[in-house]
Order: sequence, then structure tokens, then C-alpha cells
Amino acid sequence: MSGSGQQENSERDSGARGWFGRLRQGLSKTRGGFLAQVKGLVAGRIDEDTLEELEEVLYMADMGPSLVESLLGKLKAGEGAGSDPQTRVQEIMRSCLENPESPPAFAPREPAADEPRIIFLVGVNGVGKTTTAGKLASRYSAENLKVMLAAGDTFRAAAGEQLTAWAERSGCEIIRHKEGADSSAVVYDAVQAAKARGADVLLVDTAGRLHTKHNLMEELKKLRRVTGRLVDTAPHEVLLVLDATSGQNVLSQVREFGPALGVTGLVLTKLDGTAKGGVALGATYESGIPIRYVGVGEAAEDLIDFDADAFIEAIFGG
Ligand SMILES: Nc1nc2c(ncn2[C@@H]2O[C@H](COP(=O)(O)OP(=O)(O)O)[C@@H](O)[C@H]2O)c(=O)[nH]1
Ligand SMILES: [Mg+2]
Repeated sequence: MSGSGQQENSERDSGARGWFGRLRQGLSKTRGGFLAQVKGLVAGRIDEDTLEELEEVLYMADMGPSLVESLLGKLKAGEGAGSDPQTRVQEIMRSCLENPESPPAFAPREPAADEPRIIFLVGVNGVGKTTTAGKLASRYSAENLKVMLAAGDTFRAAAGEQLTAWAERSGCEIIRHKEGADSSAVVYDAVQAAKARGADVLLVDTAGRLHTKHNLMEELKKLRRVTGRLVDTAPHEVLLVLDATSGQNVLSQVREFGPALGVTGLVLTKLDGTAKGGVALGATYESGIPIRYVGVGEAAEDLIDFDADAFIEAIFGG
């Protein structure tokens, strides 16, 4: 599985079709939106007025209070004062991401050699869980890994159909029950099947809406327990999927789901649809949970490994 998320450098630079080209394209609204303002502001000298305006722009960009305060604090303290202002802001942003406000509470785990890697996709309705599960299935299949999908969202019939379409596209097996079935039964069957058939990866799609939010959380916790009973190191990764176009809600979803569900990584989707892609940075800074992937479109190849340097370069770069 070593190759799972590793993007080759050669792929990076293959023009608009390389992953960096798609990332840049996906972030074009952000680059043209608030970051154009940031660049304009820091083009000259950074003085009191600039700092005030910068604070406003960063807040408007949904970067979240923690990251904004930390950035401004470092600027005020004169960090990187020797470099040109834009480089300073970029460098400070990079160092904030390397040193988040809090350390991550949960780390991904490694499966034993003969066990499947089990990855949960969680998050509220419509953020892109099913799509991300499908994109990951095609990516892993392309690496010649044996992939299975579990249709854990039994609440909506469409979710199962959507996941089936992805399974067909990537040629992997899907475990799916009828609409309204108990999702822990689906997950139980899927984990058993993945073990029995020697799958390398099992991707578990889950529901984002139940009758109440409390029910949703309890159900997701139950899925974790069921899985852990069958494979004690599992789930190996819990990915919280977040819709970058939903602004400040991103930060509140991270606060709510992160600790309750043992989230090990964030996926920021729909960056192609927002000028406020900076929310991704605020979410990871505040929670300490690393961003694993970003989504910049609906196609299978529009899921890109997160790399802080590349991300910052793609939003600031000329
Ligand atoms: N533009 C864009 N659309 C996306 C992205 N990820 C998901 N979507 C779309 O968002 C909608 C909801 O996605 P879905 O996977 O069904 O969300 P779920 O309810 O969390 O499972 C679908 O129309 C997806 O095609 C992305 O990165 N970019
Ligand atoms: Mg879904």
C-alpha cells in the first residue's frame, strides 16, 4: 500500500493534467478571490493599517479565528521581517500548518499483514463522502490493490446506487443491503467479506443524516465498534469529509465529529467551487487533524493528496 497516496513528482509537472495543474485549476477561485486581496495588501510594506485590513480579509475568508490570530501575531512580532511581504505571509502560513494549535488526537493505524486496511468516510449530508469513497476506490484499484466498498448509508436508496456506479467504474466489489437495512449489518458483512477474500482495502461509506444528529453519532460509533470487534486494529483511518463551500460550518463540523469519532484525517471537497479555500487551512490548524485529500472536481482523478507546500503555492503562486 505504500503507493496509496504518493504522487510522483513526474506527475506533478505534467502540465494542466498533472495533479498540481488540477490543484491550481481547482483553487483558481480562491486565488482570484480573497488571496488576490491578501496579495494586494501585502504587496508593499506591512504597517498598522495593512495589518488591520489583513485581519478583516482573513476573517472574511473563513480561515477561522485561531489561524488568523496566530498569523497576525507572528507578523506583528516581526517574524521573517527580512523577506518581501508576500513571502513572509506565505512562510508564516506554512509554519502555522506545520505547528498546529493542538496536536492531532488520533493517529491512523496500520493493519496487520493479512488484514484489510479499513477506512471510514464520515461527515454530514452532501459533503462528498460517497464521491470520495468512489474516487479512493478507483485510485487504489489503479494501484492493483484489491478494493471493496461497503454501502453503509442505508438511509438513502440513492447512496447505494451512487456507490454501486463507482464500484462498477473501478471494477471493485461492493457490499450492499436493502434501503433501510441496519448499517452495522452491512459493515459486519463487508468486514467479514474483506477478510475472507483477502481484500487490501475496505472503504466504508456512511450516512450523513439520520432522524437526529444524536442518532447519527451513535450509529457511527456503533459501526466503529462492530468493525473493531472483527479486526482489532480497525478502523485504520477515519476520514472526515468536509464541503469547503460551507464556510464556517466546516470548523464546527471538525469540532463536533473530530473527537467524538476518532477522526484521523480531513478531506476538503469542492474547493473548485469556492473562493474561500482558506477554510481548509483553518480547519487543520485549529484541530491539528491533518488534511489527507482535497477534492477539486467530480471526476475520479480530482482527488488530490494534500501537500501544504503545494497548496500554498497553488493559492499564492503567480
Ligand atoms: N465540484 C465538486 N463536486 C463534488 C466534489 N466532491 C463531491 N462533489 C459533488 O457533491 C455532491 C454530493 O456528493 P456525495 O458524495 O453524494 O455526498 P455525500 O452525501 O456526503 O455522500 C455530488 O453531486 C458530488 O458529485 C468536488 O470535489 N468538487
Ligand atoms: Mg453519500
